[in-house]
Amino acid sequence: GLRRLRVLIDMDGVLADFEGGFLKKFQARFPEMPCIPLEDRRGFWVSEQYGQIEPELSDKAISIWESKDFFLELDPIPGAVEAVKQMAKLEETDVFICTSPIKKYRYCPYEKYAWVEKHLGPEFLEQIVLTRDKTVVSGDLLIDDRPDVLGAEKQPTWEHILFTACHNKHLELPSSRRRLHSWADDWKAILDSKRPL
Ligand code: UMP
Repeated sequence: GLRRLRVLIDMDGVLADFEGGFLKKFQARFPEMPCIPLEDRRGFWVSEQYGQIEPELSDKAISIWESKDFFLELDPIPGAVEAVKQMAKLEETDVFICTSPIKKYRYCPYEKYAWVEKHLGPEFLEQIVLTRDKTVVSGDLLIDDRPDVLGAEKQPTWEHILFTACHNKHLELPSSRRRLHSWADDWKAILDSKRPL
């Protein structure tokens, strides 16, 4: 084909285990406070669900991912590193890591680059797109665990594939929307479904 396939892959919840890393550090720092086991997580925003238990828990939750080394020390999601490396080696395929940094920028943007270099290799530093609005980035596919990826562009070029996470697994999607259940799921078939014949 003349046109290469462009795949945008989200980082938190898709490549890096934000939810698991958060819960571990929250429990270590606030052992006396209630927390939410991953099986009970609902909704994309961790801070909102913690705030529903006790208002002060929202700020405590936020303080975890605003801390130095939070993003850097996240473990990879199972199978993610291997899948992304394989995907990037496919013919006619460009892979970009498309991730929204938090607004407290002291550590997060730097640590996202460092994470990619550490787990995927320095060549992937060329592929990073940091943006708070993914709708203005063009691509064929966006693999993201956030159910509602919205922004300035009302008709993004990509098809959003919902990557299953603890907070979205119970959501019923319209039949028009597709999921990738994990990196063991058939991501190659989803890519092939978007390729020119
Ligand atoms: N994030 C918050 N609050 C939450 C949960 C996550 O600010 O309750 C942050 C972590 C990521 C960003 O930096 O939001 C989500 O980015 P994407 O996964 O949409 O790229």
